[in-house]
Amino acid sequence: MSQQPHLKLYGNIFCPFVQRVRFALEALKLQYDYVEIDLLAQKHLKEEYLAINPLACVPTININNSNIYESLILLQFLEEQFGNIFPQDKIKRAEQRIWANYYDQNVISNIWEVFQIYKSKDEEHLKKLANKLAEEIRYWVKQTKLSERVKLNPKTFYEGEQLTYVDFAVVPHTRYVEDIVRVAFNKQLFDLVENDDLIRYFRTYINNVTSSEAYNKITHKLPSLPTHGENSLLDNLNFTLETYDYSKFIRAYLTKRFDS
Ligand SMILES: N[C@@H](CCC(=O)N[C@@H](CS)C(=O)NCC(=O)O)C(=O)O
Repeated sequence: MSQQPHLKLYGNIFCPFVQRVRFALEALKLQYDYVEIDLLAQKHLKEEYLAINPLACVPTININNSNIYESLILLQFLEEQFGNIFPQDKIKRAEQRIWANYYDQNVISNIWEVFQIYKSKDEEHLKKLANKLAEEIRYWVKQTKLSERVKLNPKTFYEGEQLTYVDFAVVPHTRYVEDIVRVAFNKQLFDLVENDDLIRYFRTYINNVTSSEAYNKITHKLPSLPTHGENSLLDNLNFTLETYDYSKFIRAYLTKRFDS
């Protein structure tokens, strides 16, 4: 087998855009070096990182002396370079692009409101946000016929037993907002809305994907922690690989970003 080109991913542990790409790298079992960029310490605005990504954000992948960025473009790049991100069927590939884009523009674009709610602690606002997300998600689940696939196979990912583009593009942000609500409000986001069939099938789907080994490797069960000095928040928490706790990390992140 020919050697895989060297990949270096610049990311941040609690960035769902990075998680999209890291999730795909893990699912495809690709080798990569990982460099944590301390966003709270504004390391992405330093000249050194701007030379890598002029848009001043993570993720970036360095490959063959070139830097590539933008999470959805990176997923498509990984498909071109290594395959196995999309299903084989060209129509299914196009459909995955359509509905990942739809989700990005109509669901993910709304999740950031959760930070305003974290600051205000306004639980009515939280309920409103949950309902707004659920309304878009019901439409998405119906149009993508995901509910039919989950009904037939309650363990399915988006397109069967293999993780594919929609799983990488959609699930990290969804679980990210759920995790913030769980940690900050001690509530399950989708318990705040009517659990009709579409929402129930959607929750099963999200649980299927987040139970995968590849997803856990980028969130709850990291194979290694960032190097000491790369993320001051993690350094302060003094985690070892054994004591590392994703929920405690989220709590510390929210406190540092919004309460101090
Ligand atoms: N469109 C970009 C968005 C990436 C993004 O916004 N990343 C955030 C972290 S989650 C970031 O780097 N923000 C820089 C900042 O905080 O100014 C992508 O899809 O990769």
